Amino acid sequence: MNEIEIGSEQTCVPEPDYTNCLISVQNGSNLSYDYFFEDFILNNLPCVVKNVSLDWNCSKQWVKNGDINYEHFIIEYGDLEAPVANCNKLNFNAHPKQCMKVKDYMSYLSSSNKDELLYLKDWHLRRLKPDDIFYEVPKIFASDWLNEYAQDNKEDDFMFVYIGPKGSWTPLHCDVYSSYSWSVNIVGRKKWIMFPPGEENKLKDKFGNLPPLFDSKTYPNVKYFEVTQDKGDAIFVPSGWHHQVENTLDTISINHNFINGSNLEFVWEAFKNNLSSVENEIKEFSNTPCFVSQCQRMLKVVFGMDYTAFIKFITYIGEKRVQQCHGAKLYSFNKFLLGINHLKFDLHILIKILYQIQQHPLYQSDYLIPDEKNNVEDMINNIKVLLN
Ligand SMILES: O=C(O)CCC(=O)C(=O)O
Repeated sequence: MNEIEIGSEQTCVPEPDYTNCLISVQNGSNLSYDYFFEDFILNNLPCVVKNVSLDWNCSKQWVKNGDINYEHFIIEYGDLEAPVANCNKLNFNAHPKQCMKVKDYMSYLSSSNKDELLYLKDWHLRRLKPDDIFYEVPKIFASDWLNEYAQDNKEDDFMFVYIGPKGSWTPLHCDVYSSYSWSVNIVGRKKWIMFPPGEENKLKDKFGNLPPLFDSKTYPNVKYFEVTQDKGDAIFVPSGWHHQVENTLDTISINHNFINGSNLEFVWEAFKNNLSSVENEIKEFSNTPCFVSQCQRMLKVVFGMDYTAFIKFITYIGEKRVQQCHGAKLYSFNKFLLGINHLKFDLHILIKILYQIQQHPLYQSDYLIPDEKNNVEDMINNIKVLLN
């Protein structure tokens, strides 16, 4: 069994302080869950963790003589489809994507003709090949409600493979739902530029748009960090930290987005901000009967999750944590079990957000069906009993 536990009885998340923050480098071989959780995850601070993937199957099978093992990809995954972004084109600060067969992408990647800079990304290989255990989720990233929910409910997950040639890049952005992310390089090297939350506002034009790429000469007064991620290194990207990434060598990485008790409040804030923006966008229709549902449809498009989905997600995790507190041995990623302090921490955060959900004007409207409201109320009561 792999118990993950926080040592102290945490009940809340500290106010983040980025004034003197630095990018810390840790050694993954002797890094405790508790230390990483309290110093980096809870404080929303980035970190590079060395030696994370040395014993993963993909570190052996996907790499040959220090380079990408093209044949392995062709033999094992050649007929699978994967999304591929064209880094020479931009469409609203994102590279347009097409689908390609992996064998065709590998023949592009191994050729010398790179007139088009093609980046295979957001590839759900783990879901496509569930029996191929090509990597293990590092223990420090085990508290991951987003993928726990997705895996348990057979929904779209947030676990990806990225493969890109030298020079391929990801434009400046903040992660989906304001989630955390982690990325581990199997081969190659990435250069990350990361901005503490709030600094991105200095980069916006008069319409509020961000540039696709940050250039320090154009913005001399912006605080940012440049981080090199080598083979075997993990990088932890905290919530709300905008970042841009360049592959400075041919690179393969594994990336997860994740949410847990430490960043749920950031996600809820991002949810409310996005909702306010869509409400504002169509405010001239605010007196029409379908205004609320239209806003929710727009929210799903711009934020990726609407109100009902958000409530379903957190009440699902809440229900599971309650059962775990009562002794149910429910593992995440098939191998991690939460300790009692961790379970209670999760429940403290959940009840706080559930109370805020009850206070939100949407809860007072008749958008939620009675069953959904009952779920929220039952969950609050069940958590109260356990925490008292
Ligand atoms: O590796 C990349 O190109 C981008 C990764 C990224 O932005 C992320 O994992 O959040």
